[in-house]
Formats: sequence, structure tokens, C-alpha cells
Amino acid sequence: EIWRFGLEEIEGSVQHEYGTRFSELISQRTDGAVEVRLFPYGQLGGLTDIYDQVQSGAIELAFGSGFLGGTVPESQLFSLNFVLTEDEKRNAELLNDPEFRKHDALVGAFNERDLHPLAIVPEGWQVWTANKEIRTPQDFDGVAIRTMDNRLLRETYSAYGADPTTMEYGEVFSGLQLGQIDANIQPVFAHEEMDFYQVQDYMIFANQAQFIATFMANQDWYEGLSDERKQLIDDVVTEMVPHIHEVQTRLNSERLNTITENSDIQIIELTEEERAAFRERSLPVRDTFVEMVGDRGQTLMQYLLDKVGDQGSNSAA
Ligand code: 6CS
Repeated sequence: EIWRFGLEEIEGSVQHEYGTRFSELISQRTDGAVEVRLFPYGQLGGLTDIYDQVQSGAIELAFGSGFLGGTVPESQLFSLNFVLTEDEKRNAELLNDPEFRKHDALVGAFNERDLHPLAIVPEGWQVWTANKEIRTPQDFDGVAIRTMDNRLLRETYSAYGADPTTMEYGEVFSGLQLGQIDANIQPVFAHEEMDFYQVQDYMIFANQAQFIATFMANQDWYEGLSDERKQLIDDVVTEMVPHIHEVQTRLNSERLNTITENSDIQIIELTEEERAAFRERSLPVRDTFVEMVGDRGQTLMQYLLDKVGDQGSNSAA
């Protein structure tokens, strides 16, 4: 039995580490009866090709992140800025608490598109790079920043004062190099492994959001699994929450070292006051999110805001 698993990232990435570990655990616990076969980014076409293939059942499993907004609009929840806490581990636990992960609104949103969500995987802070210093929304004026393809991200970066533009992941390096775009948003490991940092001058930590992907299955395939297999997947994804948190924090910090050793990129960390200016501009985008996706999205966003409560970014400013 083969389970095909489409990744949005290349070998060595957080998603690849996740897939590798998932595959080992599934193989061990089925005594080799199940082989999970990984398809790193590029092998199945572009990002939306991966989602099309898991929706149609051509592959059983896949990751979906920013570009998934076109397929499952509610998943743009994971693109919202300043909603979760500044504690990455806590966010990972919150998102994978069965109360959220198995929430009717989340499962319903994916099921409506022939998908089933299995786990929510934060991959590190979304870090900006640019060819100029960015500390304020005014600094973003006239900056063409590449975002993943969803309206929520475009609205967010417009609110920040930038000119958002969408581009396929595999085209970002040449886009930056040719000057079609001036700025980019990625977790640190991706800035490194895709060589983006080599064509950017500044790296800006605003801790405005984590990069969050959903590990998902084809719905018919998932529903056709035996209870035993479903339980196995549930056990494995649950065990992997602390594991992948450890992996992503280690990868991101190692890759930051690589970046600073191999380039003279300037690292900027925004102060609380500087962050607050962006946070304030992000708040109306929550309403846009609800207008765009309706009740299920609102329920899920409100669930997270309630859980985060006073300790969250929600009330930090
Ligand atoms: O920016 C992107 O399009 C991609 N970046 C990462 C780190 N993962 C997948 C995503 O599609």
C-alpha cells in the first residue's frame, strides 16, 4: 500500500522533515505494509497542482498553506497577522488541540472541497526581506512585496502600505533578482534553502505571524480507511506536534547562522512600538476575513482569539 504525499517545499525543508518522520512512523507501525512516498515541491507541478491532485485523489496526502486560500477560503485564517501568541510552542499546541483541529467548522470547510485536515503545522515566523530598511508602514510605500496567492495576504500587505504581488514559489528567486519584486515573506529556513537571501539586503523580524501549513488528506480516501488506520494517523500526527516544533526552531536558527555567515544581509528586529503600528493596521483585515469567508471562518477566528485571551498579541498593543 502506497500513500503519496505532496509537499509544497523542497528537500531539507520543514515539510520534508515532517514527511520523512511521518513516513518512518507509519512504516514502522504497519510493519512495512504502508509506504509513504514523498513528492517534494516541483515534482507535481506548481502549488495549486498539488491541491488539485489531492482533491481528485491522484495523491492521498498533501500540505496546503497560503496558496490553498483559493481552494479552501477559510484556510486564510492561518494567514491572519497578530492573532496568535508570540509563543510558538503554545501556538502549535493550540492549533493541534483536538478541540480546534477537529472543530466542525474546520473539518466542514475542508470536507466541502473533498479534503480532510489532519494536522496544523507552524513552520516558524514569517520574516520579511527587502532591498531597503523596513521599520514602519511608511517604509513600505512603493515596495513591491511578493505574497502567497490569497486575498487576505494582499489585503494585509496593502494595509501595511506595501504593493503586494503574487508569484509562484519557484519564480520568487528570479523575480527578486530581476527586480520584478523588492521584498519577500518566508520563514528563515526557506529564505536560506531557496537562496532568496542572496538577492536581498535586509531581513526584518516583526513576529507578525507564523508560517502555518495544513497537513491534509483526500476526503474519500480518508473516510475509506479502517478505524485502525485512522487512529494510527491520529496518534502519529499528535506525537509529531512537539517533534516538528523542535525541528522547525532548530532548522530556522541554524539557517539564520548560514545566512549571516554567507552574506552581509542586515538583520532588523522591530521594537514593540514598531510592531504595534503594524498590528493596528492588521486589525481591520479580520473583518475582511469574515466578509470573505463567512460563518465558519468567523467561528474559527473567534475560537483562537478567545483562547489566546489577554496573553495574546490580540491585546498586546
Ligand atoms: O512562499 C511560498 O509560496 C511557499 N513558502 C514556503 C516556506 N512553503 C510553502 C509555500 O507555498
